[in-house]
Amino acid sequence: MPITAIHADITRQPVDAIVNAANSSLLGGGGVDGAIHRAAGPDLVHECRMLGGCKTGEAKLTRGYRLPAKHIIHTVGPVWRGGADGEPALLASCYRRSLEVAVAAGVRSIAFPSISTGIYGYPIEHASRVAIDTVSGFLADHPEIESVTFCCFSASDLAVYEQALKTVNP
Ligand code: AR6
Repeated sequence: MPITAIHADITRQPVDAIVNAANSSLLGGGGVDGAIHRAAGPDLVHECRMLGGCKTGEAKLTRGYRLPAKHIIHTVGPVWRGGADGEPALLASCYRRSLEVAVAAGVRSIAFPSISTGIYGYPIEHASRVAIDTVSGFLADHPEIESVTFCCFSASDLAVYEQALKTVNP
């Protein structure tokens, strides 16, 4: 089963790449972004300064530094403004572009946080659907990605992902 959901801290995941829910500066922040920068160490922000930021829906690669993961893929999710401002397409783009960057880097295992559903306010029931539909559609054409893990930070978030996963992992 290439797509799974777990309740865990993404900074501890022993995968080829973890995805960061960053902001457009790529210079760190709160939430999972802050946790990743703290765990990776100060060399990460030095590399991020060279990247010139990142647009919403785009993704950029760095090394993982002190993380177990070799790479970090930084993506910028949309801020939720009610859902009629292009949020679903931008969120889908985050997952798709992150996976495209992963394939280009030779990544075979990747873990995602629940992008945009913290500080950016995207309702998790909607966001998890976009995440799972986009990832499963991508994997159908890219067997080189062997595993995708949705790394949920609470038991209640995990329950939402497990429910949504029933449609792709019946
Ligand atoms: N492992 C896995 N998930 C985590 C972790 C962790 N260590 N820490 C938090 N989460 P958020 P966003 C979950 O707010 O909504 C930052 O300041 C969290 O519970 O991190 O995309 C950036 O710089 C939630 O489910 O990201 C941006 O300014 C999920 O990660 C802004 O926040 C995403 O929540 C991005 O907001």
